[in-house]
Amino acid sequence: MHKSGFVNIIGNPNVGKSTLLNALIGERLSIITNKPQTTRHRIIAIINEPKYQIIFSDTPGIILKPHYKMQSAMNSFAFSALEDADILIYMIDTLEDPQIDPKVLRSITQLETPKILIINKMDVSTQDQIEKLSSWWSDQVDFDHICAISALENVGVEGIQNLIVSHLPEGPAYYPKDQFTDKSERFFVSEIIRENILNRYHQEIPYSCEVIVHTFKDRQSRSGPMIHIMADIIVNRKTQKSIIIGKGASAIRALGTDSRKAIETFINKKVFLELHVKVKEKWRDDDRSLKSYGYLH
Ligand SMILES: Nc1nc2c(ncn2[C@@H]2O[C@H](COP(=O)(O)OP(=O)(O)OP(=O)(O)O)[C@@H](O)[C@H]2O)c(=O)[nH]1
Ligand SMILES: [Mg+2]
Repeated sequence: MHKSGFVNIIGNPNVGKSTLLNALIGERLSIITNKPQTTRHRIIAIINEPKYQIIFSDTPGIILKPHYKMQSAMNSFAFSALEDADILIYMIDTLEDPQIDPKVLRSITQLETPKILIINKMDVSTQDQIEKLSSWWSDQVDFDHICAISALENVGVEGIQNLIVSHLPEGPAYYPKDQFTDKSERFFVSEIIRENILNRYHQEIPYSCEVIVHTFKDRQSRSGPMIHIMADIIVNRKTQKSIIIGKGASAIRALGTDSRKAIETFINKKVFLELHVKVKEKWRDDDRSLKSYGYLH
């Protein structure tokens, strides 16, 4: 008997969804930072075994009050994961006060599929905190399982995977068995650059940027084969362009170096990275831009 299913991870921003996804698949696929709203897309990662296929979805953290269209689009990715889940993982952490959008709560309650509540960051929590959260959430939703884990320290992650396999419905492989994700190498390269932007810049800057990889070419250099990558960093306003570039281009140079190293690790090849900054006023509210950047269909 072959088993397969969509296992969708949703929750508020910054609770550790992407950290869990990466721990489950054993790869650094989804980007992780200490800033909320790091993930902006629904990202699929597939575990293929002879007897089963698990299709995980990492999703953007649900934003209670979206301020611009990109945030609404991010919410739509998260909500789409409520619609096709065979198993739903709702993730919280012990650092935030329990809160949930009533609409999301209603959708979760109505789901007939198995539901798992994961209380993350147990490495920085007390047993008392975990018990209080567990009882607050049990009053809201009839979860099939409540598990406390540390995605960061890989504690309890194997147990989650076993639980998932035990609930996985019978079914065929939905993706070819050698497929690992639904996103392209270019997508992950742009994510790595965005991760470095999130790490290096402050306040509104990372939230105003989009990264588009437009060239990805094999090239011969004196030191051997390498990949020539050109990417545009799109910003919302002119003043943000000079912040990204920095004095004497020092900021963008440092961003380029960090990003290149991380990309080389990810694709396991030498990389020549070229970054350009472009201004596209208010792109986060512009349907055409959002469409071309993959936020709207
Ligand atoms: N102490 C601790 N920190 C964690 C744990 N899991 C994740 N973190 C940290 O929490 C922060 C957010 O992690 P992410 O995986 O990016 O969270 P997310 O839910 O994907 O966030 P969004 O994509 O913004 O919705 C990062 O700084 C992680 O290192 C954990 O188990 N323990
Ligand atoms: Mg994330």
